[in-house]
Amino acid sequence: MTGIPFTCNLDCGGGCPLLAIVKDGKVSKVIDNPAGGEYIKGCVRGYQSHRIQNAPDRLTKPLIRTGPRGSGEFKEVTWKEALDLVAEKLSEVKEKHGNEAILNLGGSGAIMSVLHNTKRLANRFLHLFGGATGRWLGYSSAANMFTLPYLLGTVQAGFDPASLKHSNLIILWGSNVVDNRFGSATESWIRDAKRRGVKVITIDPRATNTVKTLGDQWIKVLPGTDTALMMAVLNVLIKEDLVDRAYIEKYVYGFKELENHILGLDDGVDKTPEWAEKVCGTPSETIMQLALEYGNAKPTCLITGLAIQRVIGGEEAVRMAVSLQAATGNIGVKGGSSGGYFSNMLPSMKVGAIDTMPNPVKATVPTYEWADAIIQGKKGGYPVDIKFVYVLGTNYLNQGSDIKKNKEAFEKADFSVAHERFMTATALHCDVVFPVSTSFERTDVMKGGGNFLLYSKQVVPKLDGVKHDYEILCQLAERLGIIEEFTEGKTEAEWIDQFIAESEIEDVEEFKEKGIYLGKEQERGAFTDFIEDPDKYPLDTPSGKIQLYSEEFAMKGASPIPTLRSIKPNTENPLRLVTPKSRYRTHSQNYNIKWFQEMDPQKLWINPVDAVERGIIDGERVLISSPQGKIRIEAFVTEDIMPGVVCLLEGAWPKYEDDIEVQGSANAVTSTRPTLPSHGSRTHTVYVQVKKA
Ligand SMILES: Nc1nc2c(c(=O)[nH]1)N[C@H]1C(S)=C(S)[C@@H](COP(=O)(O)OP(=O)(O)OC[C@H]3O[C@@H](n4cnc5c(=O)[nH]c(N)nc54)[C@H](O)[C@@H]3O)O[C@H]1N2
Ligand SMILES: Nc1nc2c(c(=O)[nH]1)N[C@H]1C(S)=C(S)[C@@H](COP(=O)(O)OP(=O)(O)OC[C@H]3O[C@@H](n4cnc5c(=O)[nH]c(N)nc54)[C@H](O)[C@@H]3O)O[C@H]1N2
Ligand SMILES: [Mo]
Repeated sequence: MTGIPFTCNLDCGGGCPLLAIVKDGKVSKVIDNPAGGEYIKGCVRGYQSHRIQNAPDRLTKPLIRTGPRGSGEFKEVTWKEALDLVAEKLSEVKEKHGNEAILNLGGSGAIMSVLHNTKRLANRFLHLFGGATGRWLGYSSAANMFTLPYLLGTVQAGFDPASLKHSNLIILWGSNVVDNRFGSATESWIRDAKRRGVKVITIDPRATNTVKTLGDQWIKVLPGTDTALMMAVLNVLIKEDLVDRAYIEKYVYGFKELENHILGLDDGVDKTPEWAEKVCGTPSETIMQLALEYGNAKPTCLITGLAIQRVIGGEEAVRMAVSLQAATGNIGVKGGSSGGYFSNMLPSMKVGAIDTMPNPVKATVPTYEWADAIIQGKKGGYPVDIKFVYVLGTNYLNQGSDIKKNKEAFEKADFSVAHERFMTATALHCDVVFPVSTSFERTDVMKGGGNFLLYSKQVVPKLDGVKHDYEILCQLAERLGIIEEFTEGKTEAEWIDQFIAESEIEDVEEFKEKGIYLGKEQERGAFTDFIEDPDKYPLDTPSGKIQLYSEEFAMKGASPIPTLRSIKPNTENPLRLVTPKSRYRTHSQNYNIKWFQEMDPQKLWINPVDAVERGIIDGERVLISSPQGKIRIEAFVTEDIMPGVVCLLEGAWPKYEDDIEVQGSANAVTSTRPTLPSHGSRTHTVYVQVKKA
């Protein structure tokens, strides 16, 4: 039994070389590809992904809705009928309302590959059709992407995991690398550093698998308050003379203004550990100790997850993380980091990819507000009135904040279509559903979670009835008269060969056989050239330096230096809810598969202090309420979550009974009010009340 080179191609934080093993015509097992070496490894979601392939509820017939939206009433139709209808509706909306009335919800289903890429294909097809309203920034990292260019001139602020071999201290700040991955080698390299005696500090309101298996220390922080904690760390660094003045002089702009603010010279508030303790719940002695260790170990790799910026005021946490690494002279240094989001945030290895083509429609809406944009339209200040929603590789009805609002948005659209493998909540609300293939059923090349490329070969034939997204779009393109532009006369195999030819790979046969091609440089880090010669390689900021003081950022309605902008819970909703990722799901994917559900039963994590106060016993049903909705779910009383915080993992599929969500679908209680100025997600700033159900 030999394995076939395979990758899952999901938006899962990884990007891993795997081997799929086929038995009796079915994928029976998925294992690590040894060609990935000692460090580049897969995870449980990959090893168990044959369960997706073989799931009994895979969609295999095109569907047209017959009952009310969300009722689940569909009729099975032929491909011809479904394709004809969608082509007709697309032409109709274009003619009546213009292309801007089409909202492109193409996204992250399959996002890392060069051909069968849901985002690229949706863009290419819709743009060639005359365009569609696009979205700016995503759910993941909007505040980070918006903010970093002001500080560093770019978002390409990452490092390759192997460079962790040069670190002397690793701080995982809201970064659950064991469950969330952040590349396929990050966890391995941190484990390696730990074996060398490097201390690993974890900062999280929750004792995650990272805290438990990688962390030497768990520092608890209230969600949404990292800015305060970071400010107090900087306060100690300044007062203990642990900032790197020579580095700051040479590479940093605006440190003086920030220093004044941290010391309270501008606003009379000295941002001491005692001050921070009241905001973030972290004991002042712990903050003091953290700062001393941080300032005395060099290089320090500060690894920030995206959770710290998925909060109200998330932009400020991003700015403070960069400020800390700048103040300690750790940016552009091997074994250090920029403090900005790092994973796959270096120029990716050269390889061709299906061109997305320019979008003739200029209108865009923030991703976090797609439902508001549909519901409110031009009257509400959005640039367009949406009539048609094209869903290709997203489950935003469930994954977008405020499920009720999202349902209303789908109700309001005249027509919607989804390409899906399963009957997700989003597909359930669409007018047409096209059944699509999986990564096991097609050949592709993928950018890996680091400086390498992966080859993923078709493992099994397509399930009867399904088509690749590419094929579906070809058949629509044919009906809409854009087939030549869409395919450029090439077959899927020809595209793949062209894309590989555009890479640096010389021995293509070896690449296809091994499934992985490693770039020469495996320890890259952003800004090393700038550190080497700041005059020759200035940053793309107004000062050419690391810009901690930014007039340009202030013009967006914020302050020129980082300030604390967190908001507090209130008496009605006193608990802070976090809704992070499950180790066993990629967002909402896998929830419908029993094995994964049993591995991570959906429950509300609550600290004994908060449980006792409410008379809640472990295993009992509780009611979670926020202004957006209510969820009834089992309580998991545990010391693994700090007092004042509750946790419900994101991604469970929604089910409503009398207006109460009963499966623990987190976005039943989250809000689409974004963090500004980035208009980013704030799913970790959600305040709720919890009671016995
Ligand atoms: N298993 C799995 N891994 C994934 C994904 C998945 O769906 N499943 N999705 C991938 C994608 S698309 C993304 S964008 C990334 C997302 O990566 P992140 O956004 O970093 O992930 P989260 O799981 O939301 O949060 C990470 C940790 O931060 C903690 N946390 C929450 N709020 C705060 C806070 O305010 N401060 C601090 N210090 N900690 C906080 C949470 O308890 C959690 O343990 O993950 C990727 N990895
Ligand atoms: N409360 C809360 N909400 C969150 C988050 C959170 O932390 N908390 N995280 C947010 C983040 S970071 C993100 S990135 C978003 C993710 O939001 P989504 O991108 O909507 O996440 P998924 O649930 O993975 O949905 C992807 C869908 O694509 C389908 N799919 C997979 N492969 C293919 C393919 O090849 N073709 C097609 N046509 N479909 C495919 C899958 O079946 C799945 O239904 O969720 C956000 N929502
Ligand atoms: Mo994400």
